[in-house]
Order: sequence, then C-alpha cells, then structure tokens
Amino acid sequence: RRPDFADSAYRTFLDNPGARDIEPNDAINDKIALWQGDITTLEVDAIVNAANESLLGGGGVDGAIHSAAGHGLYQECKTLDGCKTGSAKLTGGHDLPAKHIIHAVGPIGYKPKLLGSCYWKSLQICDEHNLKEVAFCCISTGIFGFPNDAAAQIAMANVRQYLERPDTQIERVLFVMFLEKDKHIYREHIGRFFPPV
Ligand code: AR6
Repeated sequence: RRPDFADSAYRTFLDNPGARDIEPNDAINDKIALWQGDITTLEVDAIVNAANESLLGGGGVDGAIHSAAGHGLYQECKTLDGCKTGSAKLTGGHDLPAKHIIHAVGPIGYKPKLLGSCYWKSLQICDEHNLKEVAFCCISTGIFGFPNDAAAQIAMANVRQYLERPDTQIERVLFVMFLEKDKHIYREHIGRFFPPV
C-alpha cells in the first residue's frame, strides 16, 4: 500500500521549499520518510539538533539551528546546565517553524552505543512530551567524525526498535540528510529496517 500523500503531515515534509530531489517515494511507509534539505525549515513537533555538552551552540547544524531560532534559544539553553554525551534535552523552537528542539549530544568518533542512545533518548523525550512528528539530522557524522554508513544504520536500527514499543505515541520519524552521500547511504539501507508497506 502506498502512503496516503493527501495526509497533511507528509505534505508538510514533501512540499517544503527547502526540499531537493526528494520524490514522494522516499516516504517509506506510514511512519518513516527520508528528506534532504535544511532541518531548520521543517514544520514538525520537534527537530533533533547535533549539539555538544555545553548546549550553548557551535558550528554545523547546531550553528544553523541557533542562528535560525534566535537569541531566545541561547537564553533557554543557558538554563539547562549542559548535557552528557549520549543524552538529550528539550527546548522550545523559538523562531523556528518547529515547535521544539531536542538537543542530542553525539559522541566524538566511533562510539556506537553512545550514538544509539542519542536516538533512543530523543524518542523517549518525544513520548514524554507528546511530540508525534520528529526529524533527526545525521548526529555526529560531521565535525564529530562518526563514520556515515555506520551512523545511518545505528540511527535506523534504534528508531525501528523504538517504534516497536507498544506504548509509543510517535506517528512520524523523518531522517534528514543534508549531504548527497548521506542520501545515498540512507536509501541503500532503509529497506532493511523499514520494509515498504
Ligand atoms: N540541516 C540539516 N543537516 C545539517 C545542516 C542543516 N542546516 N547543517 C549541517 N547538517 P555536524 P556533529 C548536517 O557537524 O558531527 C557543532 O559545532 C551535516 O551534514 O553539525 O554531531 C556542535 O556544537 C551532518 O550530516 O554535527 C558540536 O560541537 C550532520 O548535520 C559538533 O559540531 C551533523 O554534522 C557536533 O558535531
């Protein structure tokens, strides 16, 4: 069965003006989609940032999110007292179209358990706060140097396992790729973790 693209949540993702080269068939099933573009443009319940332990901003996607969300985000982050590697904390979206930001702190280098726990913890935060649509960037694969292919498989494996929990209220997970190479990697592996329905 093809996903129902009249569904407004999918249209939010796929009609986004930041989208490049992503056809509707990249919505794999009712719950999962791949999307290429700038995560700061997405109108979803939560976007997941790739932060550092200070939670006070930096380069990469973290810098882009802080720039787009405005100074109010920095002010809120200052109250959070940082975050441990492998964990995540929630803030408001401030000037972003997304309602919330989950700041996940990925590991530096190849530490698979810590990367997996960023995804798991972010999804737990969604359920704790009734956030039903969440978009992940490719945590740790930029400045922090985690190998892209392994990171993508860890991301998808954790999301798949989490969504099998009978008590989860999460309705949609979006994997956001910024780079061409990540788009190819996600397309290569997604069918194993999320077979088309
Ligand atoms: N939208 C979506 N994805 C993006 C965007 C964007 N606007 N910009 C970059 N990416 P990185 P890390 C992708 O380096 O490796 C910061 O200084 C990028 O292509 O942002 O976890 C923090 O403060 C890559 O796929 O994060 C930390 O100190 C992914 O986002 C450190 O970098 C993550 O790359 C974290 O390093």
